[in-house]
Amino acid sequence: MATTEQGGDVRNNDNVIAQDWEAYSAQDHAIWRRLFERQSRLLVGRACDEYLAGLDQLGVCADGIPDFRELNEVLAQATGWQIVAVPGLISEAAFFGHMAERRFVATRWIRTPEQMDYLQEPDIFHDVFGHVPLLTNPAFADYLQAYGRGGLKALRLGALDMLARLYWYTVEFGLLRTAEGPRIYGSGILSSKGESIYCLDDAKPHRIAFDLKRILRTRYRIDDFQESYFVIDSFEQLMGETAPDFAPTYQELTGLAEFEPGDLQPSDILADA
Ligand code: HBI
Ligand code: FE
Repeated sequence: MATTEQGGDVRNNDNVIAQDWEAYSAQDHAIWRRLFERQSRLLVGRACDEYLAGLDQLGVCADGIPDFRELNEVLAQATGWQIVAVPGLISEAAFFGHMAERRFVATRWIRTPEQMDYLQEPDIFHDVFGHVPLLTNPAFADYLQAYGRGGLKALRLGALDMLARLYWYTVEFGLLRTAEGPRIYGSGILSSKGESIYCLDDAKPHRIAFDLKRILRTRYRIDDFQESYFVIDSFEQLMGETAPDFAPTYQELTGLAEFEPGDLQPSDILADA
């Protein structure tokens, strides 16, 4: 077992670095506090209960950038996930390799005040505030590990373009159906003030019932709000529908037309209908 500087045991230390929590400046913590207070207030009534329960359980509190060592103690008990710090975007193989073993890679740097409302690459606020709370939910925790394993397989099959769409339309931009209407679980939305409002309130985007093959064929935008969101009935449904081997599906879909992000398809069931 290789170990990282912060004392955790990491079997695969691809790209792993120490979070170096003591090195954060007062300004770093102040940016976190501004983002946390604004977003956590906005998400009440918008984020799904499972996310809000995770945020609460982790105590990812307003007073500053959390220490991965403390979060890892809670995660170890809840679902066995651990957070490892990496310098920035890492290779797909390393990213999936960690995920397949319940290690969530998180960047350790935080955005500047000028980047409050948008940044291209994930920073620690996106990774920790956006992704980590749902790792306390057993069904979602299972899904994400299965996704990591599927990613390694997709790499071998040359099907990563299709599988990345599943990640995008669930883990990053997914919505969950509830009795009160759709609620947010996707991290790209949870860490974004504008999109947390737009995805539920704006009449423009389509909200489509989850459909795996439809998603695998649907391109996405990385530089603007999504034009379509996919809505699951539960994390158990998401896990159940993506558990089978994707190899035959990749085979079936290869060569078929791909869909533009904002185009509706005849088979679409609108979730807010
Ligand atoms: N690396 N650190 C980091 N964080 C990510 O979210 C990430 C990555 N590498 C690849 C990647 N995401 C995406 O290509 C996934 O869809 C695989
Ligand atoms: Fe992300």
